Amino acid sequence: MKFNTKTIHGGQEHDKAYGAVMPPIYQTSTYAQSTPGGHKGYEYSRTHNPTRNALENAFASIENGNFGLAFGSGLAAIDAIIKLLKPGDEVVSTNDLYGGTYRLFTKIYEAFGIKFHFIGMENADKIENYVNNNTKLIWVETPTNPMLNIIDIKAVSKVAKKHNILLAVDNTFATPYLQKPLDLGADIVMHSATKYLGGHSDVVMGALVVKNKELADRLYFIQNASGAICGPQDSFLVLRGIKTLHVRMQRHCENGKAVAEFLANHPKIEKVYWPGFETHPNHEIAKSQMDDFGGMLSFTTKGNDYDASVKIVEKLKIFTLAESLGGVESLSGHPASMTHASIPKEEREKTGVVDSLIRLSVGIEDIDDLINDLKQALG
Ligand code: P1T
Repeated sequence: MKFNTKTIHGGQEHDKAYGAVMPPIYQTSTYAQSTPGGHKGYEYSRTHNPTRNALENAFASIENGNFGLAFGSGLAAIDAIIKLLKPGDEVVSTNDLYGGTYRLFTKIYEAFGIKFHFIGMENADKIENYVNNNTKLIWVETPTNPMLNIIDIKAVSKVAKKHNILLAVDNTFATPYLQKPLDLGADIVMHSATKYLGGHSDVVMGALVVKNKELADRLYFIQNASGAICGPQDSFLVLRGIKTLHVRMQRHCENGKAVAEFLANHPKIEKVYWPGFETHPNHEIAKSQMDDFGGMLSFTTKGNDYDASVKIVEKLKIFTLAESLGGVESLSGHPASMTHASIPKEEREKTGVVDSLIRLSVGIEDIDDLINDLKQALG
């Protein structure tokens, strides 16, 4: 089955009770048993729920994995991965990543004795300098949030395999429409399904997909034992969202390109970060591991002018100033004060998250309206 069919049918079967084409919302916490243990495969909805299972099968299908897991948020999904570790273990992580992930690692898990090394991973060889016998996980986000750096998943997976370390890839920005980390050697692919997979800014959810059964069983155990699951209504919404992922992504990519090119030629803009530009330092890797360049980009204003940047996001009308990304509607964001405020200023500035940086999630509206909105705001 090809990707554009998998988004609609992958891992799905018609409802056994009445043949409903869409999986019903099984809004139940528990299931009747005829005798202790006499049930139809479902006992309690923290452990299993038919609507969530349908979604988890869809996650596995679109990422070319064998097992999918849905969580109450992207961070809950990341939290489950870190719970595979124990005190004394070490993680090598990209240094340019979602602020909430950085906060989870440093403010929660460092206190449990897990050590994190945050490094630039544009050159995978550098990772080996931080690997020792305690290293159990490599954490990659690509494209990175918010600098749109690209990390070579295949090259990182070679390092991970050589040292028998798990490789997890946050695929939120790319989605499986553009990039399939499991096919490139990752062990775990993670999503904030809040973003492109849901696609309509109406749900918060996380996803994991793996190929390996033993790893899946460990993660299912954590999912059930820790309980950070999502509800059936949210599962239904994301399942519905996935069915249009491919058509939405096609338009996100087209609009993203047009906006990136418009901004790059605007006299008030200093720099545009978008992996589709030939001048992007990892453009060649982006071309080889992604099918297009997505709808996310960031930019700075001339002279790194914080006040000018704030004025722009205040004046934009169609681009709404808001946290999050990946919905059908265009959003703008100011990473330094919003999504990445939990990263200390010295740390975030090392990766380019300066105070004048603006991030755009380019939606699927008419491109003329988006460009006109940017024109008036920059004017
Ligand atoms: O918000 P949540 O569903 O818990 O997902 C966290 C997360 C994980 N990984 C990436 C790459 C993300 O972008 C996010 C969430 N990001 C935002 C809310 C944001 O505006 O960047």
